[in-house]
Amino acid sequence: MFYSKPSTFPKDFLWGASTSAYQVEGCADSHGKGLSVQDLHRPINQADFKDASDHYHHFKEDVALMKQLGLKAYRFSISWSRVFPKGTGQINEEGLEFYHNLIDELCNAGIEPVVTLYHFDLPLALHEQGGWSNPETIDAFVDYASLMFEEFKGQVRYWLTINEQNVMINHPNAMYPGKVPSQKELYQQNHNMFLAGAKACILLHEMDPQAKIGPAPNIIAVYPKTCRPEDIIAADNWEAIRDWLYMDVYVRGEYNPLAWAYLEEKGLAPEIAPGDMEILKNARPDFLGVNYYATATVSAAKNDGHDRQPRNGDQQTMVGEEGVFRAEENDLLQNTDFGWKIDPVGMRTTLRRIYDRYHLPLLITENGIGSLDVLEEDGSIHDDYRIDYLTRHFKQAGLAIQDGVDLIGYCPWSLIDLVSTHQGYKKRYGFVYVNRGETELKDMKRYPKDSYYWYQDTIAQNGANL
Ligand code: BGP
Repeated sequence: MFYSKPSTFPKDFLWGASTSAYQVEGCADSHGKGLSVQDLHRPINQADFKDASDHYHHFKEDVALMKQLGLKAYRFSISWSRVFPKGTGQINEEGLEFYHNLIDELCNAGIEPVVTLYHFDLPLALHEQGGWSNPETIDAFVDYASLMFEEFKGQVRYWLTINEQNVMINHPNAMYPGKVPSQKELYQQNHNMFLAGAKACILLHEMDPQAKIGPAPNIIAVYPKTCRPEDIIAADNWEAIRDWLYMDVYVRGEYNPLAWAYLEEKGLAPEIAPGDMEILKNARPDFLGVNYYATATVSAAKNDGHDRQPRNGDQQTMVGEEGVFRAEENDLLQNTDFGWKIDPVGMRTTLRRIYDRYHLPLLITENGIGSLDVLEEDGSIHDDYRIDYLTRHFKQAGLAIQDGVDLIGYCPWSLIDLVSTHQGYKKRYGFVYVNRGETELKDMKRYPKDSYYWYQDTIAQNGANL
């Protein structure tokens, strides 16, 4: 459909940017912080999370860069094990103070903090006691959430419970040092995470009725490879298993029927204790965070032993599942340097599908392009591909708003360069270049990229330049 008027963004639109604690902070094993499961990743010849982008020591400078950028919102996460080194019990006062200082700095700069409670970095001590398979982790999470809600009441108005719970279940390799749990165990953990998020949601509504809370899953539209009816069914099934399984529990307090049929068929259905569904029903989010990078394309499974393909699957690269779907290439789309599809229109489709199902305000909590950026001798970084990528995605966000989607903000990934979950430091996402190498720390100096100045202009013009 063509619109006769250009799309516009609401005047209070939250132009933001994102990061997560373990990927930017550094000081992973100092200043009283306990280790998290992420801190055990020590790849050879690739950045680990020990020093990351040293945001712990540069936060004032980083907030100053945000202010200069004109940012309206900053989406970041609190490191659970920096606050509770063992996940529960004794508080690390220095860790708590760090977040007070950061949030004060943001509020003083007029930047809305959008705070994720848990972004992949489960405290190691809890992991060693069974992690999300142990129901006591739910209690630990709720205690941690309760402290955060108390400490930051009146300052933090947007909370995110759990980042990409669906990625932790579908692509668990990066989340579990040592042995990855069986799929059956993962879906039980998933159920426990649902309960943890729901209890935090109910708690915030009691403790701070002015504040808002929602989840931040990785949601993507799934395309059928052809209009063959069997391919349509496969796409619907994978979308239900990958996306709606999560969203339906968050919003409706129900397991999605297509996803549940899959879980039963595969013997993966979690045990649901009496009272669990009531808790899930009583926890209605105020908004939905959406991490979007790329769509997926699938065809019908053949169930011949070859539906799952032997390629490396990360959160955006599907491998297929025997008897469920086959992963397909979408030849109409281009790839990033790191092989992820670029699909701005797919983002509009995704936003429309989510809004159509749930009718809740949406906040894009992640979207961006990982690239091999180059720092020139004069300190400039010419990332025109990032400007192009974001221009095309912002335009589709504008069209989604015109379509009737209540999109309240957009936080590209990422504010500054940080350690990629999968590909170390060479895969850069930031508006700001951080001068460190893969393993060589250098001086960590910050250099705004061309995209930084472009985004500054975009925010100043509220998207009218797009
Ligand atoms: C999302 C995660 C982020 C970030 C991003 C990019 O799944 O929430 O933490 O890592 O993807 O992924 P990667 O770093 O693997 O390129």
